Amino acid sequence: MKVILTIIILVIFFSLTSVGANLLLDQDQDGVPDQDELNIYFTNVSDKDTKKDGYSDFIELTFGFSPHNPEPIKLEDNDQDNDGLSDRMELNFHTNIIDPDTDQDGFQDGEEIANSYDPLNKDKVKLNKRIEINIGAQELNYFLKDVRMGTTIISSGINNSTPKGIFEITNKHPKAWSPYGLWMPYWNGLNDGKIGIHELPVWPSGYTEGEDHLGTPVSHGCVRVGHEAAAFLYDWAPIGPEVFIY
Ligand SMILES: [Ca+2]
Ligand SMILES: [Ca+2]
Ligand SMILES: [Ca+2]
Ligand SMILES: [Ca+2]
Repeated sequence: MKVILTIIILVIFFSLTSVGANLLLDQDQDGVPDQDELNIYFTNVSDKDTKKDGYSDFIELTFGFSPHNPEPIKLEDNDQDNDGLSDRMELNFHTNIIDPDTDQDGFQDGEEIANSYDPLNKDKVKLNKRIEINIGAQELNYFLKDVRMGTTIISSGINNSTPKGIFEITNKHPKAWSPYGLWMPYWNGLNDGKIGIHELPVWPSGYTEGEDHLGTPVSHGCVRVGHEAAAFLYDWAPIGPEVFIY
């Protein structure tokens, strides 16, 4: 009995230590650890060059190329599993680059991200949305979870009139009226509506201010964006997301 127990303990001990050692293993010595080849990139752990094009998996990944597609194609331009999400975005969201439905809930990874659902959770869980506005760069970036989904050029307030800090989208209106006598289409109000993110303003005559203002602070404090970006952000952002202005 004692011998059997000792054997069981020894077996458990060695299986645990070998799991520990496996975490650091790099069988094919290509610089990409086995655990990453197996769980992240789905490349060949016993062949330095999974797709046999003369470049090792490590070199391809380091320079941002797909280690699977036979063509020399960047991770952001390749969708290895055809699920509507590029390999680059899959790596950012920690989804599976060779399985279209990582959480096996019947919805493809790309579809889940497009609708802001968590592709790693079978339950219908929404991912957090956040907007960041960089006054110095005159740039707005929007994030899903911690992944930057896009960027657009802005025009903020002249003479530093756009307040810095953390705000929330507190109200929305398809076409808000400004006390300065202008329409502000696609209005996302921040700070109780004292300022907002909106499309280039439209004068009562119907004249829309030109996109050439974008990139230069000219507003009374609001954050102006171009037509396409304004329409997109209005639909994308509900009431609630954090807006960090710095
Ligand atoms: Ca390797
Ligand atoms: Ca994909
Ligand atoms: Ca996938
Ligand atoms: Ca899914």
